[in-house]
Amino acid sequence: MEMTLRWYGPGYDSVTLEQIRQIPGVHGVVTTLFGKQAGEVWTAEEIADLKKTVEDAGLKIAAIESVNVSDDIKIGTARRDEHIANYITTLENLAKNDIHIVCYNFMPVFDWTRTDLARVRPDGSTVLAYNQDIVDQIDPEHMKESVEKMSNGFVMPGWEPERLERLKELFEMYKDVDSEKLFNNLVYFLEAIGPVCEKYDMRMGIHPDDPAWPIFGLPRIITGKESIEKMLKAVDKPYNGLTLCTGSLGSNQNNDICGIIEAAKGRIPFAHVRNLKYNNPRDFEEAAHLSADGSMDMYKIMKTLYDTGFDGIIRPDHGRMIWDEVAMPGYGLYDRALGAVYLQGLWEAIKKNQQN
Ligand code: DNO
Repeated sequence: MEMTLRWYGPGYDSVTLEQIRQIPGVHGVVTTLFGKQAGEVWTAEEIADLKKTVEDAGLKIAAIESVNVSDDIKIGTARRDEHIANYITTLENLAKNDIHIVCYNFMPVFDWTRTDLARVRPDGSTVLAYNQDIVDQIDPEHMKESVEKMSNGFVMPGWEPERLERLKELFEMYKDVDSEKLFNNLVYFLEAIGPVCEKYDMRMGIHPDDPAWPIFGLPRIITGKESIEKMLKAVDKPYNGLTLCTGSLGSNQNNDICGIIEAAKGRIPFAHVRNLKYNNPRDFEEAAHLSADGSMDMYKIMKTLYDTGFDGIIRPDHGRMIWDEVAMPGYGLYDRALGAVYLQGLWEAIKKNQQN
């Protein structure tokens, strides 16, 4: 297990590499070329520059989150093969820079979705929250505007303005894409990138849908154990893996996270570990990583990762906004640092307990 922190890159993040380096046990970051559009090639030089920035600060790049998959690939338009060829070149260029773990998602139009980016919790901290009644009442255009308003002036991952300007067009393009077609397009993509992944030992980790059910009439295909098993079996190769995201999968209270970890044993290169609190089946809010602050048993999750031989990288996920920090919602320094240390504490105790 290797603990890391997500970092958005120069100009996009309020948290510095120097700060990350001082979090005990964190030696690597998970980063991206945030300014890149899905479908574009990442050149070896651009990646080398990013790598140098990270290494000059005494850290390393542990994984890329994300190399985004274009909507053309997800929909299967005439431009899909061109975009897949570019994706393959990007993977080659990452491998040349010795980067071997890539996180991506296959969610149509929207990435993760929340209705509130600063809900106040009883302790005065603020967190991201989701309420299905609100989503049922608003149209996607309003969703986009409200996320923009709530994001403290930061560009939120998955809510990049260039893409969302085309919202109407995108919805139109997805008109005939049901979950079966979306799944087949995922398999097509995974098979096409197979040779390059195998040649360079790349491990791809698909990120689950968040929340883990269809929204705004758009299909979602990575929502729980059954769909994850289906995806892993459809392309049954080690390079085709899962980014285990406890918060995304946990948005559906019926998902048994530990059962999913067991089902995906050996195929989890990357884990996002965080807690959330259910208020009712239609409303949840994020919580501190500590088990007692939310609805999940974080010890059990870490223990299942340990028991199944997890050897990938972990990052704490969305943190609360605390101690007057102003940062991208979910991605401040303080609460994620607390999360990183807490998760490492659990891991140390589990490991020592097993060894003695
Ligand atoms: C949200 C993130 C997601 C994730 C992408 C992966 O905070 O977990 O945006 O990075 O879905 O492609």
